[in-house]
Amino acid sequence: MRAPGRINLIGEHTDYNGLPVLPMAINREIILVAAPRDDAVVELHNTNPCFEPRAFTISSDIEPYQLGDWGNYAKAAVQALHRHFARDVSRLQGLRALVDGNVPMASGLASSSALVVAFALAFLNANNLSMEPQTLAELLAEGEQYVGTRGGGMDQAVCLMAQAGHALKIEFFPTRVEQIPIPPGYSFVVCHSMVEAPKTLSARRAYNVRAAESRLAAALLGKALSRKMQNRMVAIERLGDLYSTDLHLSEAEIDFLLQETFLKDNYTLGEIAYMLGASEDFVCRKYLSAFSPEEARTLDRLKLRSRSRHVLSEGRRVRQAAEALRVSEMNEFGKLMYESHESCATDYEVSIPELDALVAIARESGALGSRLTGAGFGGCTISLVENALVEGFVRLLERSHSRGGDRTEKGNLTFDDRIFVAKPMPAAMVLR
Ligand code: NG1
Repeated sequence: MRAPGRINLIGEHTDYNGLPVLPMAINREIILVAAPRDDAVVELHNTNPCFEPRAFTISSDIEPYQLGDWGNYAKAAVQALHRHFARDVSRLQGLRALVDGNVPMASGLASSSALVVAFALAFLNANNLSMEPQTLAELLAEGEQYVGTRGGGMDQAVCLMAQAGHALKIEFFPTRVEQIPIPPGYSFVVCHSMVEAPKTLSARRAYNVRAAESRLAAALLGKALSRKMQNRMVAIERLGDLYSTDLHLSEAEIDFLLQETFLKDNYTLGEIAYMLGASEDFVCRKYLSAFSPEEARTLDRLKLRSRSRHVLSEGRRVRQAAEALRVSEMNEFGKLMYESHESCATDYEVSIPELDALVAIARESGALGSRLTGAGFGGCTISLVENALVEGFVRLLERSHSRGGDRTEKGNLTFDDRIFVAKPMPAAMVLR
């Protein structure tokens, strides 16, 4: 099995909000070799000695290992597939798997989803089962929430549906994809901040808070719309639902709704409950279920206005960027990348100084565009550069990179993970 990592060209934290993304599968991948077992045990080995062997029994209710354990990605895939197939298949078979790979972990390059996809393909293969890539992507997007983050569906979708030479525009709920060729003559250069952001550990809470803020903002905007429409019930589950065709809202009307609904940026849980006409308990249960009740009660500065402003403006930028890519307007594409980074940094607050510094270096050295890619809180930037200038750009990045001269490995990151040119690769596949 081969399952690629990805960079996201634009559209950050839009997927779980029901707005589009524009990622591309890259030349960093998980490789997994597997053989069926004749019992129901999944046995896992890793060429990296940091990841100890694991073994568990297949079922539709698998107890997770502790947070952050690599075995949870296999459990996520197996549990999701078991739930999907258990009714039709009398006995699902286990497998023995060995994992290797070069997608830097905790770096915003979707190594976790590549791992989940690789396990899923191995499990399907061992049981002579098959699934349409889109159905499998949707199943695994939900399945991966098993590891504790309330992520969206971008990573599994691009891993399973990418085409060589193309970026993939993905819309959600339901998933719809469009392949857009990357114009020849341009490259995306990945540069690592050398700060890891493990989404199952330190970045988990921050990620889940952003997802909760977005959902709460959506609910309040729905409530405000209902009032405006003479109490017609308008349910806005995700911010992207504001574009629902039966609402007929223009961009200007959506912006105005945001301004009149959120008169300030920070809200306490009590204020939100009051505005929703619900109890705090109800709000915790319905919108903050990713947190323990005690943890939920500590969330008292929920930033609804700036989070919605990022999500809605980012959705627009993805549409504009997809159009720019279709007609090879790469200057325009790059401008949107810079704007996206600014919005991720100021409104969604998922950047860190190291990423901002790399974007500034890219801007000074004439990159057409640059931004953080993936969830943020660490990880990588991507910069759009004309092919003829890539070599010079990489050299300049190497010199200016704060750890440029340091050839040692840092955490799980190797020297080669610092800077590389991403190539648009095809989707995951079974290699025989
Ligand atoms: P990464 O960069 O792999 O942590 C996460 C989510 C995506 C998306 C981005 C932010 C998972 C598996 N991935 O990606 O769905 O929300 O953050 O745009 O949760």
